[in-house]
Amino acid sequence: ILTYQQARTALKRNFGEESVPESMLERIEKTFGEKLTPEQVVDRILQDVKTRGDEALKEWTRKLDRVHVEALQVTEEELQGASIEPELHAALQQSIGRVEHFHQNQPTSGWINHTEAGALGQIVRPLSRVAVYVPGGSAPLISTLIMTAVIAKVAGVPEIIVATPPDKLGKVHPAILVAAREIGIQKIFKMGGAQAIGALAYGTESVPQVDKIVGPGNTFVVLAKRKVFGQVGIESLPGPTETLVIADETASASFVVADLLAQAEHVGAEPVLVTPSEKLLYAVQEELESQLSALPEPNQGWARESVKERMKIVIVENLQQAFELNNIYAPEHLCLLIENPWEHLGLVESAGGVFVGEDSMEALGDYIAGPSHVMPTGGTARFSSPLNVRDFQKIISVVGVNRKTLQTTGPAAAQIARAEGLEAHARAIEVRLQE
Ligand code: HSO
Ligand code: ZN
Repeated sequence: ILTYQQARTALKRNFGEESVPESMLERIEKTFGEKLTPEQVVDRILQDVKTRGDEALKEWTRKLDRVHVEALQVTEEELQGASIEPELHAALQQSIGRVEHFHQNQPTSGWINHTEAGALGQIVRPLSRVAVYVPGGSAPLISTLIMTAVIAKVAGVPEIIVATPPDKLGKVHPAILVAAREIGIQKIFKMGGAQAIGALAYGTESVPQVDKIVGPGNTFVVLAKRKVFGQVGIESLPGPTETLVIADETASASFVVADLLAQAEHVGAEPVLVTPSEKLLYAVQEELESQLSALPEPNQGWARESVKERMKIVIVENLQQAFELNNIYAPEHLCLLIENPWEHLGLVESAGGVFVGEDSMEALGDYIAGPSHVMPTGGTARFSSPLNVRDFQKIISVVGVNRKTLQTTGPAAAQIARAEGLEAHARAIEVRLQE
């Protein structure tokens, strides 16, 4: 439990300074037979995939994911043959529909102004080929496929590639395949980790090189994305998830705790509660243990770990202070469980998403509300946005001014060129002015 003053420092973040857990270093040493940092591991994998392609990709999958994949790409029969419970199928369709509709509302059109001064504008083009990374690991994140690929579709991307680590039998979760089918994706590759990012960045015999890679992943995936940035586009470096709940005395303690625990069950998650109400604080503390013990395993273990290691509760004097802390923390999710939440929206300066009122819980946003659940983490909401249509498009500037505009702007441009010492630039302009 922190005070407002303590929280001002405790909630400030320094990107990339997270310490590497001992257990990860031990695992690396066991696998590689020497002490290496995660960065060194990623360098090695990327270099190997770059030079040896498929061969290296399969070898790393065998070594790190402990599974042998014969064919990297999901076959047409696997894709068409996948089936799931009809209720789940319908749920996925509903989610896809809502995410699609939400993003169709995003204004993304270009413009060209033709005037007597000539034309200037911006035209918009979709990226040609993008990859979405769908984590497997502890949970096959079916929803992450929807929250990335559907948006790429809306943006007009003609070729979408999915990378997802296979399970121990070398299979992709059927719900991921069904969702891919519903979205209209044909190319799915059974690969994960840094090796998958390498394959997508450099291309291999069977994996095509892409223009951009989006989606969350574990430490190795994120490190690899950071390294290949420039070779390909990277929209963000998503880290562990975080939620800040602002709740006042009108909030239901049981809802507050439910939201904090939904967050806490993500491995590495950071749940934060900020409240001006001591009454709520006591109610929350009481409720916390009872909801925790009611969770099944292994979820209870994950949630307990997050609560114990990283959960913070902050007591503030008023809601003004609560929003100030939010803006310092710049969380991935901000949940408002307060009286008249809409009246406070103006105080929000940074957050990946804001969830307004008790019926708009973050968990709904994870699956079906409409916006992508890929949101800026680690304080990057200070300067970046949730995954959106623009991430899958590029803008091309269009310059088509005419002689009249050249005459009014050319002399100034030549002037600046000479100040830069770039004589050929000045002459390229003046040779037209002299005509
Ligand atoms: N809350 C996570 C996304 C997620 N939750 C996927 C469930 N499935 C990060 O925003
Ligand atoms: Zn979640």
